[in-house]
Parts: sequence; structure tokens; C-alpha cells
Amino acid sequence: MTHPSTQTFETSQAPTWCPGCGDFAIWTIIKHALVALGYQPHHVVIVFGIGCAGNQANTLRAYTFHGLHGRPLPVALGVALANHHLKVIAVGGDGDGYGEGLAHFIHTIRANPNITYLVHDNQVYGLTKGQVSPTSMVGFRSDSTPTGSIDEPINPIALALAAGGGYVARGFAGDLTHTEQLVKGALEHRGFSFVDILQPCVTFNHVNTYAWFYQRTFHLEDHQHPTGDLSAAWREATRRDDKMPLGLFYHVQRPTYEDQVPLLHGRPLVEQPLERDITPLLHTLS
Ligand SMILES: Cc1ncc(C[n+]2csc(CCOP(=O)(O)OP(=O)(O)O)c2C)c(N)n1
Ligand code: SF4
Repeated sequence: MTHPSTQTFETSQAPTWCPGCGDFAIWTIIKHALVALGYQPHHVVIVFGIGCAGNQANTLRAYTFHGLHGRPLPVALGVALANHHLKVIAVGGDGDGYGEGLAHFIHTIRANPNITYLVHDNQVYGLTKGQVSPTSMVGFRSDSTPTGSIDEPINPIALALAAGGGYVARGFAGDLTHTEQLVKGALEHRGFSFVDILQPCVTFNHVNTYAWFYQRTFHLEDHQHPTGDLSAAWREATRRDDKMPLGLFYHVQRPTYEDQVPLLHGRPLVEQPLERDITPLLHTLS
């Protein structure tokens, strides 16, 4: 088989994102990271939520599943348990993952399956035309919050740390090389890995622009951040100043879900014989 290139991971469909959307950069980052780590499309299952982020399902060539809004993680968990030899990735927006999907986010981190979760965090509902999202800033004006959002935004990094995340990182779509390193590290991590990727929505979010992020972001690794120190990670995640750290907040190894289920120690579930006749169960469901 020929060595994969980024084109190996592209379908014949052209992206439909607005010109300048940060989704283009994240699409590029995912392809580059998969190629750099030597994956072929048939090694990889990518489960997408619904949203502009999820529309990447049309353009990324691998085994892809375009599911329900807010539900990429439970589907990804099912795939990972059915065949833990596959590389399983879940991708969605901030509305998808931190709104309707928030409970899945926390509980999947707790379980620690071998899944990489990448969130396109543009602080707005893009696909449905710009309503306020769980990460929108206080005061953010949108069609659904004409006088400005009142709610305190979700802090995805702090939530992931509190839930026991073993690989917790934040990237920025305007900082491709750095974010690609974070995504590669996430794909190499054993257990649940999470990268929140700040992503300008050039059409509906005129506050959190590329320039806005460039002025505020800095790299944790330039400040000798100790990635094995939970207190240091928490301190950086909960900063109240105007600075936004990018990089790997926290990285430790925990036993994975798959490691702790004896049935999965041998062959993947999908290759194991059925020990019981499940026909009666199927009749009950039909
Ligand atoms: C179960 C369900 N709830 C709500 C919707 C409507 N819906 C579609 S996309 C979306 C929000 C998308 O925002 P986000 O997840 O942040 O992704 P973006 O479009 O910004 O990439 C919503 C609420 C839906 N399709 N299905
Ligand atoms: S609406 Fe926003 S997030 Fe969606 S494609 Fe356009 S710029 Fe990107």
C-alpha cells in the first residue's frame, strides 16, 4: 500500500464552510496528524456531531459516522468497545459537545475509553445561524440574546480536569503547527484525550475573531508548565485575566476502560463468537 498523503483522507466532496472559517484549519490539522502518525483511512473511525463542525463528515475520508447533535461520544464509545483495534475519534462543535452533549462529555471522560475528542469551539451555534452557545462570553449579542448573553460560559478545560481527563489540551485554529502537535499527542495517548480547539466563526461571531485570539493566547510550554501537575493545570485553566493558555494542560496515564474489561483483553468484541442466542432479544426490540 502506498504511503498516505493528506489527499488520502479527502473525499471528492468540497467543503461548504464560509470562506475564512476556522473549520478549514481543523480539517487540515486532522488530515496532517493522521498522515504523520502513519494511519490509513481504514484504520480510523471518525464520529461527527451535527453542526458546521460535523459537516466535515462529507469531506474527510475514513470510516465516518454523522450522527445526532450532541451524541458523537456515545456512538464513538460503542465503536471503541466493538473493535478496540480501530483508532476512534469524535468531532463536534461547542454547542454539540458542551450543550446537548455535556453529560456524555463528563461521563465518557470518567470511563476513559481510548477515544480522541476534538471540539471546534467557536463560541456560537454556527449551522443554525448564530445563536448563543455554552461557551459564548457574557454580553455576547446574537439573535437569541439580543441584549447580550447573561449566562457564565462553560470552561471545557476545567470540566475535563474535574472529570478526571488524562490528556487535556487547548489549541487554536489560527495556530496550525502547534495545534497539530496537540492533536498528534492526543491520538498517541492511551485513554480519553481531549483537545478544545478555539475556532473563529467569521460569519456569526464578530467578537472572538482571529485577531482577538492572537492578542490573548500564549503557549503553555513557553512557561515551563508542568503537564503532570493537576494543581498547575487547574490554575492555568481557571485564569481570570485576559490571557488564554494554549497547549497541553494535563497529561497522565490512567487505566483505560478497555484495560479494565476482561472480555476485551483478547480479541476485539466484533471478532468474538456470540455466547448466547440473541434472537429472542432482537424479537423483543422489533
Ligand atoms: C437533537 C438536535 N437538537 C438540535 C438540533 C439543531 N442544531 C443543529 S446544529 C446546532 C448547533 C450547532 O452548533 P455547534 O455544535 O456549536 O456547531 P457549529 O455549527 O458551530 O460548528 C443545533 C442546535 C439538531 N439538529 N438536533
Ligand atoms: S457559519 Fe461559522 S462555523 Fe459555520 S461555516 Fe460559516 S464561519 Fe464556519
